[in-house]
Amino acid sequence: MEYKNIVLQMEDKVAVLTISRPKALNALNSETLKELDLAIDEIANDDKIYAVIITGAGKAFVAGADITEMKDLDVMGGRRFGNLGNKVFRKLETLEKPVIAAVNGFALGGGCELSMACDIRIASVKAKFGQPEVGLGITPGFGGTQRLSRLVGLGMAKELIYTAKIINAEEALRIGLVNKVVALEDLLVEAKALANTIAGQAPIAVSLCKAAINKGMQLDIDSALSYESEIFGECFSTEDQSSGMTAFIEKTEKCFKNK
Ligand code: DAK
Repeated sequence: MEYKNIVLQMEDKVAVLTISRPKALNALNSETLKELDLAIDEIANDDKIYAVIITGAGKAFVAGADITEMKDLDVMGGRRFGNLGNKVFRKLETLEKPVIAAVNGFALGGGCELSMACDIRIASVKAKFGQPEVGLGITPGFGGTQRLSRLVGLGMAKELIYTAKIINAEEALRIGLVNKVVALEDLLVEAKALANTIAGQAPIAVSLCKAAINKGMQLDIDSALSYESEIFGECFSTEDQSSGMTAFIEKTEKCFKNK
């Protein structure tokens, strides 16, 4: 499918989705959010894709929701815009494939929120993170108040959100917002290496792990462990469990089929 503000490339088992609206620092307007929605569906429906990378074109990852579009919204318009963003980010978070955010530059407001809807974040040394919404008279609207505190803890999330402070990649690493910081020129290489390592595992098992971790974090420990047992059992209905264990025992090359 052709997109205006997104480039979607399928590279063997890995989809690389680049948000490309560089004149507005890749700010998310409704059009881009709707394209993201379609691109996630395209990735979800492609059985050959086992992992996803999201990055931004130019000097920004995503500099936030589009302020030009938001400026004149009324209450209903604000809700509609918020609902659209939340729907798309949740679709990404619950996509049955792991998603890596390769954060090349500014990840502010909706951009920081987009990275947090991904499973893993790798940042370039040029990346900057923040939730500057209170400085614009609004609250974070695409999950920032919820996902940031879950990732970095209540105190740090409240400080970042209340002060609208922008932090660099090293600080993001220190507080646990990102997994790794690398040189800008190495960012996609590192992200692809990680994506390919993940894509080399049994895809259904990886997908079930994503569901178990995400769902389990919202449950009490007994319910979470019970969910873990349930999905562990499910693995034994797959060909990949049988072939993976056979390859180990027979000391042969493993070859997963996503079945
Ligand atoms: N929206 C629209 N345009 C943007 C933009 C944005 N978020 N960020 C940058 N741009 C545009 C600039 O206006 C400029 O356009 P022109 O003037 O060239 O036409 C162009 O991108 C280049 O930007 P700068 O000239 O400012 O570039 P600099 O390198 O000097 O500065 C910057 C880079 C990232 C520090 C700066 O652009 C900046 O501060 N941008 C805004 C960052 C920001 O505040 N982001 C948070 C946006 S608020 C909700 C739903 C969603 C949200 C909230 C509620 N509900 C419905 C409840 C989410 C809110 C946000 O994300």
